[in-house]
Amino acid sequence: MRDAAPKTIHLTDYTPFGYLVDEVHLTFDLDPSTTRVRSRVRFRPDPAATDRRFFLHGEQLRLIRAAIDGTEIDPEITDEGLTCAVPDAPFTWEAEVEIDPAANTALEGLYLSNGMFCTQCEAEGFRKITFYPDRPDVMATFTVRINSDLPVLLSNGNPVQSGPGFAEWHDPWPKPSYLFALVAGDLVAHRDRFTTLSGREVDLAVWVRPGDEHKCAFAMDSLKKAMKWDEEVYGREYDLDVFNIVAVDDFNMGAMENKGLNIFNSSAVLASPDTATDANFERIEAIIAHEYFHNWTGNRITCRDWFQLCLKEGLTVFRDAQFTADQRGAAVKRISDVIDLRARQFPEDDGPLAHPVRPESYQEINNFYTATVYEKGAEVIGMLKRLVGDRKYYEALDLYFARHDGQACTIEDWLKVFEDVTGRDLTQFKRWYTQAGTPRLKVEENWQDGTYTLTFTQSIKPSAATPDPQPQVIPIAVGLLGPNGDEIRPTEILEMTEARQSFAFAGLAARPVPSILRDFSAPVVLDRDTTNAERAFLLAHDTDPFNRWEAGRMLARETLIDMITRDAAPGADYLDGIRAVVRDDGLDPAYRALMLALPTQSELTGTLHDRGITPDPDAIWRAHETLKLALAQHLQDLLPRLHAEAQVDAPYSPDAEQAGKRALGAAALGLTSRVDGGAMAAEQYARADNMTLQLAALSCLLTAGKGEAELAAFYDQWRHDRLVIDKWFMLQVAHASPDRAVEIARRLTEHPDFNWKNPNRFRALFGALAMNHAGFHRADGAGYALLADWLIRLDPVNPQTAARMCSAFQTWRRYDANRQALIAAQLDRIAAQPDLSRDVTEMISRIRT
Ligand code: 0A1
Ligand code: ZN
Repeated sequence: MRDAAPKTIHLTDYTPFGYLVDEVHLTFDLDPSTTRVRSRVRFRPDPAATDRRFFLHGEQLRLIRAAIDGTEIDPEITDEGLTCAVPDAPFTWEAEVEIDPAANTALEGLYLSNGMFCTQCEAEGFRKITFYPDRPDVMATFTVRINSDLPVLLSNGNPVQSGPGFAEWHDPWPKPSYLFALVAGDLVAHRDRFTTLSGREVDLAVWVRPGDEHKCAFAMDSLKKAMKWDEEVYGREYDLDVFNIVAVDDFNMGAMENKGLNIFNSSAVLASPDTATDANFERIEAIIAHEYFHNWTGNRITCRDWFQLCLKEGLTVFRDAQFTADQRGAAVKRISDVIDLRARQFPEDDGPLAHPVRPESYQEINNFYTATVYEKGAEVIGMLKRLVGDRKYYEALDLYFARHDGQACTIEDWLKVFEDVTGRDLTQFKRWYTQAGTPRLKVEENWQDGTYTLTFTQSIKPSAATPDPQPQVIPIAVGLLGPNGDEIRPTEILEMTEARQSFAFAGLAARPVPSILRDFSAPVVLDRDTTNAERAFLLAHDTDPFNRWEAGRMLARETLIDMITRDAAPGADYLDGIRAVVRDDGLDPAYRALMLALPTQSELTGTLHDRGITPDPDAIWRAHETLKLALAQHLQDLLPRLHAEAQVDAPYSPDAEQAGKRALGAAALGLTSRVDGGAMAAEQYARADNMTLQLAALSCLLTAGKGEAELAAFYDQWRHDRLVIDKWFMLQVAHASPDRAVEIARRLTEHPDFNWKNPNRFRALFGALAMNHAGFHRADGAGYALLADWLIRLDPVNPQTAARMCSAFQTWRRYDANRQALIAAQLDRIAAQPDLSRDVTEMISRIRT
């Protein structure tokens, strides 16, 4: 329901709760539409707090009874919670409420998915389960009894006892309510064990719906790898006797780190070679690790308030990226992360949704689970590690865990451990947390008397969130190459702190070629006037794998921009340079596959916009198509060999080595389809014995305007598998030509399998539409109107997922006046809906400004 006037919450208004909670006892009598929840909570006044108002959050609850120290009371209840008078001494709060899980389509609090009860409490879902101080700085131990005839009854912590119709769980580690979880259903377990560093035996289980048992082994393997890795790299050991993972089909996000009971979107757990692609396997490995790593960075040490979300998320993303780099190769992981950062975080930081990594205000916290908080938050930690060095980084982390275990912390606490360990003053570094916007780094060069000087100027575009940006500390990793391509200066970190700053390299025999921002050492936009010849030189010689890839990427970008703006022919520097790299069998196939990809169409709109050119989605699409054809022709003699690399002799494994070969094979197939009319793709489709090969082939056929028979066969083959059918929806829209994408999407919304209340299905279709750049931005606005229709429909059912999809409109100011007017009309139409959720109201009003 729309609030009369949406309230804005400010970081500066933080006040501690006036009471400490010692323990929480919960009893659930589960029933689909009338679940009873009884709570017994021990409170005592917090001597350190001054504000003694007793307010318990609570939403959509029917209060049956409340008592303090056994005496029934009649509290004052609003839409947001309750207040009542309480003793100025320790007391016991008791309440009984009734809730309706079956009616909970928002998937927040306790809800039903395919007959299974499950919970999602982050960020503020616990208040839909019972009255409680639902804020992360209130930590308590929980004991939970579940009464239900369902066969599997799970909650946080360790099992205490169970019998027919009930189970009891106790979590000895104090936790905030957002980490509470309960699951009840007809589930089967894939089990294993892990012995921790100090000898604790942990029972592990992945719980799934009957029929999915054969898709759990990879998730279990990933969990054990993550547990071992966290012991070896961070010295972090698991702290309960059991670790449970549950797969659920209806889930708004990827997964949730509830203490001892992680709940996952089934797309982030279930995998078998015939139904999941290599990319799916890699994502599962990373998300399993991410949630597991939260046990220390998030659960044992949590956030004081939701403004500090990056404290747990930035650090945990950084840790899961380190893990993936160790499992699968650092260069490929780094490049993939930067591609993703540029695709999702840079546009956010450059548009109306820009906010600091630690935001200062919000209306709906669910709108701040963003690429900025997560991915830029992780980049900030990467910079800190570069600046202090590896040894000091791990010393600081040891101190963080020792000092703050069991606490709810802030970014100030986090930075202080680094200050204490290194003696550095991190006041200026903190701006990375408090200022929005991607810094631009302009580079000038000077060569004189054997001294080469680099001068950098940094700037951040002022935004509503940061109207007066100040210079940040930027670690710039630089190496120098000599004229013959040898490295004459290895990588060093230049620490930039001023708005404009020079760094000199003396004693050089000849003018060097600089390799700047190696390994993408800071999340900035590098702005350097250079020639394509120099980019080609770096593409051939750079010893830093990231910058070598980046040189190819910049060559591709410049040739595309020339094609778009001057109708130029595809550039020879690019075509020849890429040819030399991809034919080099000494290079990792996965790396070569990345070399064959072009900057995305959406990324190009950012570059054009930065250069004062209004992007034309159709012209960008045409340039993309033309360059892919030119590349295919230029590499035609090599493509069969590159494609053959995908034919692995060994049995299928999702490991990095095989996956890299298949990625190169898929890239080669994509190009081949542009010159052979899809013949090779049809052949691959017919022979494919795993989903990676099958899906790659089908994508190529659809892009070539073929594949109708295969698409129908694919549906028939997989109609029983919801995760594969998500792919079927996604594929058709993603690979449609721009003139057909909206029509195909519209037609698919009428398909009987378009269960739009399921977030995965909704995202498969509309996420693909938003990603089909020229299709979504069709000049008549049909793409905008279709998305708006469905956001309006979804909002009352699932505001969180509707709000996240609104970001498809965030770059609207980049486009021509006609498209801007069409988008504005749709934004206004959404905003005018009666009873619009707080989630969507906030997103639309921020985007519209
Ligand atoms: N903390 C989880 C992500 C998550 C966040 C919010 C959710 O519901 C609003 C659900 C999950 C993570 O980082 O994995
Ligand atoms: Zn997380």
